[in-house]
Amino acid sequence: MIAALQKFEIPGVIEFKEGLGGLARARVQTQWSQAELYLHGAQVTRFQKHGEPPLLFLSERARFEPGKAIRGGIPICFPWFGSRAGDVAHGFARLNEWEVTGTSALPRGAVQLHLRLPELPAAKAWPSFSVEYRVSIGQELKVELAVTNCSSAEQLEFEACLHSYFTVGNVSQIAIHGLRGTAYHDKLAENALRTETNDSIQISSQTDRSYFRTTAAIEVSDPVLKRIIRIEKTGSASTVVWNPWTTQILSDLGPEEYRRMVCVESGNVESDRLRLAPGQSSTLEVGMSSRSMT
Ligand code: TA6
Repeated sequence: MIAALQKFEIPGVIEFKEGLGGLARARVQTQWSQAELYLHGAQVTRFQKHGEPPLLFLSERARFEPGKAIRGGIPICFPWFGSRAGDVAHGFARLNEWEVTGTSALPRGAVQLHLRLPELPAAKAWPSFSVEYRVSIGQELKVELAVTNCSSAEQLEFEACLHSYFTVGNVSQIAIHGLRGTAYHDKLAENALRTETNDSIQISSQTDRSYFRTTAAIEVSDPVLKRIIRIEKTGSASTVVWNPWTTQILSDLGPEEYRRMVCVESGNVESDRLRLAPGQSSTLEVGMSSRSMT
């Protein structure tokens, strides 16, 4: 209901309107950048610095429908990551509309949006929890996902991952730095446990790797767009690198779009899953920025 969101608007900075598929969308303008966020999944679908190509990738075939995940931007995977027998992939958080709880213009010109995951029937089977999401938009993009175990007696065990899609000029020409020496499961080799031996990762085929126990910042150097994308994180032990290449067919990704995207995802998945005691909270924070390649 767009009218109810108007109280959160900041003229010329944050406006709420119906976006694609009639879904509620926030559009943000700052002196350095513009961004878009759908309440559906609290999904940031656009972040672009003025004069630069978009930092985040959004598929031309992305679907904007209740119950469907938007292909691109930053999907929030919670309370599980990956496929789950008889259930949706990557959890229910990205398939539901979140509530806006606040917006603010920060002193130095950045803008913040605060959202929370509402009570959901799908969450009934879980210990009581709350999920807050804070998005800060300025020269950089920062997102923070705070999960609290609200139950009085049960432990909350969950996975979370900010499944960020980045725009690149040509995925076969990028180099991904920061994971040397890190153990990972290779989904393309029956989840074989391997260790990254290369200083940088090149993508030349379908790639789907979950790196564990790593807090490292990642840099993606892109010689085509002549920029370096930097992804810094706190509260995260896992980094996932994914590109579908031409072999993982997705109905909401054009046949050539794999060339212009790479996912570098920050979270706590598989053996890095989190277990919160009653009353305990954990915050996953990811900062995304770009600088020109000198
Ligand atoms: O992040 C890697 C991954 O788990 C891949 O296996 C691939 O399935 C991707 O997520 C996309 O998942 P989605 O459910 O959004 O199509």
